[in-house]
Amino acid sequence: MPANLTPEYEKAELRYRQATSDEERLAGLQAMLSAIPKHKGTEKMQADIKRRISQVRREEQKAAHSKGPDPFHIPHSGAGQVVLVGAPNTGKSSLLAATTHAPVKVAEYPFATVVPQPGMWHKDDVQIELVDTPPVTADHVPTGLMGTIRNADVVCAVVEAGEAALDQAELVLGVLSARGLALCSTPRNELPAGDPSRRPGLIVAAKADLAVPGTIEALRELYAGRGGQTLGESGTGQSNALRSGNGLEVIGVSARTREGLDDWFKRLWELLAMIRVYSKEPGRPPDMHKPFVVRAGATVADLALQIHRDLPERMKFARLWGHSRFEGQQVHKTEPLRDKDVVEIHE
Ligand SMILES: Nc1nc2c(ncn2[C@@H]2O[C@H](COP(=O)(O)OP(=O)(O)OP(=O)(O)O)[C@@H](O)[C@H]2O)c(=O)[nH]1
Ligand SMILES: [Mg+2]
Repeated sequence: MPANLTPEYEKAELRYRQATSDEERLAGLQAMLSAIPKHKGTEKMQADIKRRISQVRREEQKAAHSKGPDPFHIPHSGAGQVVLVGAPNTGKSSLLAATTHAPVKVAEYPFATVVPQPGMWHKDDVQIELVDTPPVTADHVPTGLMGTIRNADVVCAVVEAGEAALDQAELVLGVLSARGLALCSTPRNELPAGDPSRRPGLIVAAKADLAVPGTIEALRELYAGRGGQTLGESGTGQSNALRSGNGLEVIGVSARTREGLDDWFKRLWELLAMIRVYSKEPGRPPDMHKPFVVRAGATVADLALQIHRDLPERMKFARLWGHSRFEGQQVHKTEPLRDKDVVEIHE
């Protein structure tokens, strides 16, 4: 390594090495080029960085030309992404219309939705991303839809709370199970790590205002103890979800009367296993309107990282209000956070 590389350059290089997208790679390389000391000893490195910049640019252009954006790829935003899947006409789009500002098409006829459509569900001071999708049938699963589903943090199987409820639930869970995916109402941080076959999920019994009495109870009876199985393992032993007593929960909701929507949000928030924490500056009141949303189990250092990339290194200690033994207790950066803690970071 040539001498005299600055800490600024090292940081840019780290950013480049940790980049996960072309845009981030490009930004890292550009930062490296501007931070590298310009003298004879670094000429080769400068040339190398420039070569890599044009390579990333070429790749970006190629990707842009080869295909347009994939409508089934829905980027994540908000505290977590929840995908609604179901048979035609079960009320998926209406649920998005009732909870978000997304421009969805609600229709009396089936197959109204043709591509996934995300929307943000704001509630209290947090937001969850809901994704409406085109319907599935026994004969047809839209190309690309499984990708949308696998990319989700939580999956809701939407059925009508009517006579067809059980068939519609079997259909959706069967489609998923045949492709190696099982839903269980277990928060994502409690699911076995690295197991791609399980997703936190719920059965959402929609149009509850029209519910045939006993339907939701029947769904519960059938699925409460049956979460987390894929076709390959049925009968071969219990899944983790079953061992821990968690099946697949059923929530009754109505887009028309809005009954059940609050409970639904609450359960989604729990399945996403996120916590909200508020930051404050010394001598100032906390900003209670804009929480930072971090995964359950996150520490003060994880919060610091969200506030600023360099903060975990720069910080000396924090003061904590909330779950600490006394208000304003001094804690180390390894301190785990709880929902609604207030944290003051000292550099
Ligand atoms: N009574 C009542 N009707 C509803 C409710 N939600 C949806 N509907 C009606 O059910 C029909 C289908 O609703 P959509 O939201 O378009 O259903 P979808 O699941 O998105 O349908 P596809 O896009 O075809 O899969 C429409 O006529 C809605 O007005 C509800 O909560 N109560
Ligand atoms: Mg629809």
